[in-house]
Amino acid sequence: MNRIPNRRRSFASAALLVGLSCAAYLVATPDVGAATPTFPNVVVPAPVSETADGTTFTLSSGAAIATDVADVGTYLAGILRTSTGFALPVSQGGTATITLSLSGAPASVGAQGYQLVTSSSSVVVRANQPAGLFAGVQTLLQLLPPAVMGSAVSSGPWTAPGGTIVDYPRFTYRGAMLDVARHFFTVAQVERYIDEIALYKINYLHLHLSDDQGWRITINSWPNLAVYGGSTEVGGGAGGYYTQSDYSAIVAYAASRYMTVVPEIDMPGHTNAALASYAQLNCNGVAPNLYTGTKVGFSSLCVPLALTYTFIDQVIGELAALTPGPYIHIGGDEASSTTAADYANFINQAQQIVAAHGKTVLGWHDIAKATLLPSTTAQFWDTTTTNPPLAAAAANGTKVVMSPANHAYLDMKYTRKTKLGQTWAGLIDVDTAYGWNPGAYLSGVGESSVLGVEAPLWTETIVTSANIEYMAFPRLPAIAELGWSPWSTHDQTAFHARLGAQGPRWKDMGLGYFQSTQITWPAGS
Ligand code: TNX
Repeated sequence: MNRIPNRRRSFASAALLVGLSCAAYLVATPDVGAATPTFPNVVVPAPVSETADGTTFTLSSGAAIATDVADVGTYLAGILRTSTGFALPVSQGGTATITLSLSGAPASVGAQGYQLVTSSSSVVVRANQPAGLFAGVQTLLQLLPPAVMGSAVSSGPWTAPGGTIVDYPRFTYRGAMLDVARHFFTVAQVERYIDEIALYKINYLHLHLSDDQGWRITINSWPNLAVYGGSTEVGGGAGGYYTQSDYSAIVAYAASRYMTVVPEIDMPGHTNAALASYAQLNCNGVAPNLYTGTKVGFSSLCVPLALTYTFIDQVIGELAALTPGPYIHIGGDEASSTTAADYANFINQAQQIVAAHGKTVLGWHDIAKATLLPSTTAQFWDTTTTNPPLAAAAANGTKVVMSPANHAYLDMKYTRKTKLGQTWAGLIDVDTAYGWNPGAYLSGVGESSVLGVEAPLWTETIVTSANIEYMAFPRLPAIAELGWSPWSTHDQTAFHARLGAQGPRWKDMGLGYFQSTQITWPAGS
């Protein structure tokens, strides 16, 4: 942390006061006949309220950052130093050109929201919690020119429109899932994706850590899972796995972007990699071969076997100990080789095991066919708008994360010509990704039952970071906006414009996105 001594800090705040009173004088002078100033429509997700004052803030070489939360200040300084070349010293507390403060925020912004006030001389972000400051910083970055996201120094000018934004999320859970089982992605690749999705106020990263084609995390009590079960992937490549310290590094990196990791061990189906690693987990005592194809629904843990529950207890126990977040995702989808009675029995036991390790269950909505614990949360993934077992669970208090596959699945092709991806849930271009209301989509699952949204990226056809980026952008920001912005801001034409404004940023970041023809991408995109 780059601290400035108290003497210099009080000098800086005196200078700031002078600057503020000048700004107040300028604002107080009526400009008769001028149009009401408006904020440019460039921020995704759309903020709750924006009031422009017609002034312009310009970041200059002498600027400094004062922050109540060190890591948010250093995050912002890191991005701005790279692109502006300015020194941007960061100090703890107090005020500076850019102030990030944990006091004075309106109560209405809650735990995740913020107030951002930009004037000709300063920027002040106020929040009740560090996560709100981080969200406010994302908005500030989007109000600055696209080149702030660049990896090389450019010349500016580094202006942002003046005024006040008060902003907070519609839903507390805004997730992205990455399937690291069908293809393995390194820690660096996952961190890259974390950085990209954090720009759109995503606050949960769901990692699909196991499936038929691979087991991707070391479990000390069952070492073959990673060493053997992680040794391949779809198409027969070498696969890979995270050591427990790799996983902890991802968790810590996500936390530095105010994102909580939700680890998933999919069960009782999608378990061929585990069954191949330990013969004794199979009902017939015979280990199947490793699997590198893309079929689903053929494998199942042995529900009647006592060892199955020892296995789950040890796996969940190790994972829970490594996971500071509240959720463990138990999968539960497409268990089509498990009988209905076995399935319900299994999910009931798995829920107890997760609870015994102090965590809350997340599971694909199929789990609504079992008896859910009050805290268990279901993730809807189907293409229908009715699901009676899930509606019944919601009526009973179950909260739901919405990931309708025909809108939110990032592995669906955009158009028939898209080379990557699948089509079973349909083609999903920007308008389809954006065109649904999470709080009024599924009958019997209304706004108050919805915890939030998630955009899953299954990786049967996804191999590289470039592939991830191409499928996630520009659709992930559409899902992120549905999760954050009030429904009153929902407007396809306005969304097109603010999404288009992201194009030049992605270009400057070296992020290769799909140039949907539904969007008019500005010059330089
Ligand atoms: C369905 S939807 C799956 C995944 C596949 C995906 C491919 C769901 C919970 N399961 O196993 O990877 O389709 O789009």
